[in-house]
Amino acid sequence: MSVFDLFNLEGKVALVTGGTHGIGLAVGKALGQAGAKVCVNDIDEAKLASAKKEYAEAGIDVYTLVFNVTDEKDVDAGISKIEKEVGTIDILVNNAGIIKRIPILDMPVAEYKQVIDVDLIAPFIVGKRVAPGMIKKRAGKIINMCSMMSQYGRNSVSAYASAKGGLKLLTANMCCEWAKYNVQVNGIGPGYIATAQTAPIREGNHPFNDLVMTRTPANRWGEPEDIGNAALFLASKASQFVNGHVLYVDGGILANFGYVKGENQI
Ligand code: NAP
Ligand code: GCO
Repeated sequence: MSVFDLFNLEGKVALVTGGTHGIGLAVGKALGQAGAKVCVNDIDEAKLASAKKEYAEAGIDVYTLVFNVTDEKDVDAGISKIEKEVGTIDILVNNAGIIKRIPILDMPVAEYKQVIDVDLIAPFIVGKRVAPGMIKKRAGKIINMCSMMSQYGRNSVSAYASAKGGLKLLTANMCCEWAKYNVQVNGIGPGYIATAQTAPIREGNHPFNDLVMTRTPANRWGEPEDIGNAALFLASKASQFVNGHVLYVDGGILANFGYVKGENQI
């Protein structure tokens, strides 16, 4: 098989949740440009309509569908519609996610639960609904969008880190239960990526920007396309023996304890 065939997704149906902008949009474009029929989900109809045009400008005709990934009935109806109108899902990217930056002592339990619902329970709901089709086909790829917060905590992101830490091990458990059916389940752990989600801690000379720039050996914020490229690898035949793994795409931040300011690092 040629290297081009390894990354050729023609004939595959891919679902990207939260695929209308940011990382999800970059993932959808990467999979679409490799030939997959991309189904884009979001919770907002208007964002889906706008995203459809953006995908079309990239030469990708996407199938769009509104459903709330936290609502089991909504997910079942959405996946059933895709299976009927497009086909069995071969590639699932559980990308939809939210973050709430609130210190534990100030965080209402309801808000903690909301983050857990979207970032951890929703990948369980969607994965559980999509997997039977992959198991029947004896082939499938599931990519759960984890985070470097699957490994680290930091002030104010307890709910998010709890969810993303759990998602790392949900990924491992999906692997353990479904690998025998030739379903590969992996995570991607982005570092700090320039999207709407990080805009509040990146723009307007926010001090967190300095932290990211000094903690990241690549000395830059990641771009959504950096994650799209990693997703293409995990969605392709090139990763058939990669399973239960979280691929960190973080510019080296997890490898780095940190730098002192200035040139002298010894
Ligand atoms: P984003 O710009 O906030 O996009 C998140 C997407 O998820 C949006 O399209 C959003 O739709 C959708 N979504 C939220 N709740 C949903 C629901 N209940 N049902 C369906 N869709 C829902 O975030 P991003 O930066 O692109 O991040 C995408 C994923 O990567 C997230 O899981 C995030 O945790 C993860 N991640 C991001 C970074 C980073 O630095 N940016 C780093 C590590 C991991 P609406 O906009 O319509 O609400
Ligand atoms: C934050 C950021 C991070 C990133 C990402 C890092 O407030 O620390 O939003 O959580 O989104 O998850 O991998």
